[in-house]
Parts: sequence; structure tokens; C-alpha cells
Amino acid sequence: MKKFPKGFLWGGAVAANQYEGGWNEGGKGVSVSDCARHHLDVDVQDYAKQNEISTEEILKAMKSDDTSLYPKRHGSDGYHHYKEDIKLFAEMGFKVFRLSIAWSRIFPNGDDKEPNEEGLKFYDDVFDECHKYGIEPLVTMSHYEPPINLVLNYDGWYDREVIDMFIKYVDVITDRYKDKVKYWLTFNEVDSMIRHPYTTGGLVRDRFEGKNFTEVIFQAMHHQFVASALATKIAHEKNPDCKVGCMLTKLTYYPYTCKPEDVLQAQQDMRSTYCYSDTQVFGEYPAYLLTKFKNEGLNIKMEEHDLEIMKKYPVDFVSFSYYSSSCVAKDDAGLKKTAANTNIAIKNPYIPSSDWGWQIDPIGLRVSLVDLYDRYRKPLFIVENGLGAKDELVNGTVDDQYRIDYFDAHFREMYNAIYEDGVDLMGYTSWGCIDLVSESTKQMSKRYGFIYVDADDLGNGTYKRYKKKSFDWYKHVIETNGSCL
Ligand code: BGP
Repeated sequence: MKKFPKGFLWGGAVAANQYEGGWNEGGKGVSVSDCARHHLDVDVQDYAKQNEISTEEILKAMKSDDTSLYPKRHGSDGYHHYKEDIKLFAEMGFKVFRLSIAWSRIFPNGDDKEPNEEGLKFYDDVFDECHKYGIEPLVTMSHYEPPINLVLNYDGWYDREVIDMFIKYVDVITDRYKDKVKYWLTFNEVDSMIRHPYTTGGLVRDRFEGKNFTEVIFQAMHHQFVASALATKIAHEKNPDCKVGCMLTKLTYYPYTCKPEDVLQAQQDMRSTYCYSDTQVFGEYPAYLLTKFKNEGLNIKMEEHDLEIMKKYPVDFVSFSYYSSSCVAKDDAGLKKTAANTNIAIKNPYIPSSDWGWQIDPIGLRVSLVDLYDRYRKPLFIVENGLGAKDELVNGTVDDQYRIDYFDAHFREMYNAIYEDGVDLMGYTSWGCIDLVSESTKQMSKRYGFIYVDADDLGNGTYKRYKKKSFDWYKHVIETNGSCL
């Protein structure tokens, strides 16, 4: 195989709320994710339900010290291990490390007058550590981390005031790190407001009684679109050479059969996931979304300059997460559903599934890359992809050949997309390059990493790090810039 393009950014990704731990250290405030409860008793199929939370539950969580019930509070204990971890990433040859800044480390309550210097200093140290090894940080400004105060004393992202608070936070971080961070992402999986409004938007259903909750969700999303455009503007003002991207969940739908009704259904479902990135790339709402607002009677309040701001400051590149593809049919009664994060997905009989029922489809990654590039003609960045599996530590390592096979197949399709389809792909960061707490299950046992972290689902363990078999394999891929595949 030829090498991947010169300068291709190989690396890995984490998010503060799943990796850092140290939830109440260094002056950090409580975030929505710190209150997200362990759901040992809930099947992953009930993903949507897991993400519903009540005000009462939040108040209970705030008083609780039980980190086994709230395992994201431990994460992988990256707050105390980041130097060791970045050294391991450097050993693998990472060119880029994607992480998020926890908003509540910088502004513990979101509405504080002054930022928390200890939090700012923490990320200074993290970025310095990356640069020590020539690793470029790729920073998500918001990855399911609004301070809980914005939920309890405001209405989360439904509240227009939250835009100003977020912009103040963005102003502080883009100024402080202008010489250390070249790549920014505004909101992780901006479309996920639909699937988990609490973690994405700080929206708690029981606080909106009497209101149309779909309208609440789209209002909050509108505020994030405006905030994303303003964040792009500010980041460019602080450092004209920096690049700012949007980040979407790349859900790829195939029609279950060639029945025209199924084809239409798949097209409509694809459209309903693209419409959010369309807004951030083209700087305007697509006709599809405006029609939906009209047809469903959703009255989204927009201020005079909102649309102008969105148009003026679109993103520079398009990043996305890709885990699986799925099928849809017009009439899906009786068809087997997948365990993907959506209730419209039907099991595809031609492809295998992960331990969690997420269907594994490397060709779907190529399909996604081509679709996105043809649609946007902007550089693409795969910022999440990987296999969540039940790893077993034996004699200080994990024989995760299944993970190597997964990556190998996906990398080949990236190669094809670049060299056969002409896609401009900037880089690739595998999700959870070091084991961390899963977003959907809130469990450590759904592992993605090249590095094993000794901790269980209840947060017990030594938190010692161990290299898995895939560690050396990925190292070799990066060393040869993909030509060993
Ligand atoms: C994405 C999120 C990540 C991550 C990933 C894997 O949607 O951006 O935060 O968790 O999915 O999902 P899970 O952890 O549920 O396996």
C-alpha cells in the first residue's frame, strides 16, 4: 500500500467527562455528566431512556459522594495520569490528541465572573505535555459538559443567556491557548441534542412542563448554532491560522430493501442527520429543517442578527464520529432492531455486530466519507471511530486481535476514499485511545483503548495502565504512515 498523504494526522480521542475524573478537584464545578447515573440495571436498548433525568435526581446526585453510582466522576483518572498517558501516546507516535476542555473546570458554575486559574493552568500543562512530544492538541470546546448550575438556575441551552456564558468561556480559552491549540471543534455531535438532550443541552424534561419538548430541543440547538458561529469567529480573531470544525454523528442509513418506499425512508433519515452539519457548514438552515419547523408548528425564536452571524462564520472543516451503519424501512414492523443509539435502525443481515450490537461496517465509512466530501467539499476529519469490546487482561496485556482487525478494515476504506474517491481527509483519531467510561452504558467494561486501564464498572481498581496488543500495531501503522497495511 502507498503511504497516507504527507502530514496525515494520526492520533486518538478522549473527552474530559469520560477520561479525566477529578470531578471536584482543582476548583472544578459539577457538570451534567458528573450527575449522570450508572445504569447497571438498564439494557443498552433503552439508551434514550437512560438519558432522561429529573431535577430531583440531579439534586440527589449533587449531594452524593458515591462514585460507583456516578462513574464518570472517576473517568480513567486522567486528571492524575495525563503525563503518563501522553507519554504512551507519544510512544505510539500520535501526531494529534483530541480532548475536550471541561467547561466547569474553567467556569465552575458557568456564570462566574472570573475564570478558575487552577483549571486554566491544568490545560496549559496538558497542552505543554503534548507539545513536548510534538503532538498537536485537537480541542472540543463542549463535549457533554455544561456546568450543572446552568440546568438548575437557567434552562440549559434553551436559555438564550447561556450563549453569552459560553462565548465568555470561549473567549477565555481561545485567548489563553492561542499559541498552543491549532485545531478546535465547537460542539461534540451537535445533532445528539435530539437523542440525549440532558447531556448535550442540559435540558431536563420536567423543567419544561406544558411546553412542546421538540420545540425546546430545537430552540436549544439554535442557540448552539449561533454560539458555534460566534466561537468560530472568536477563535479566528485570536489566531487567524487556527482551524475550527463542526462535529456530527455520522449515522449512515441504507434502505432495507430496494422498495422505493424504503429508499425514500433512508434518504429522509439521512437528511435528518445531515441538516445540522448543513447548518454549520453552509451557514444557513436547510429547507428540510425550515419545512419541519413549519409543518410541526415549532416556533423557534431567532434574534435579528442570528442568521447573519451563522452565515458569516461557518466552520473550516467537517469532523465526525463513525461507528456503524444501519438499515431503515418504511414499514419495519417485526424487523430486528440494532442496539445503535437510535430507535430507527434495523439489523443489517450482511454485517457482524460488536458485543453491544453496534454493526461493524468499514465500507460504510467509505460511503460516509464520499457522501460528506461530495456534499461539503471541505476537509474531513474522523475524530471518533473504534470498537467497544469486553477486553480481558491476561499476564499484563490484552490480546485484542479483534480490535486490530476492526481498525485494519476501516483504515483500508479510508485509503480507498482518499486515493480512489479523491476525498480530502485531514486525519483520524480513534475513540477512547485509552480505556474510559462509556457514554451510553456509563461502564468501564465497554473498552475502546490501545491502553487498558485497571478499573471496573463501579470505579474500583488500581487505575494502572497496560499496553494491549493493538498498541504496537497502531504504532507501526503510524510509523509507516499506513503503508504497512
Ligand atoms: C459518541 C460520543 C463519545 C463516545 C462514543 C462511544 O457518541 O461522542 O463521547 O462515548 O460515542 O459511545 P459509547 O461510549 O456509548 O460506546
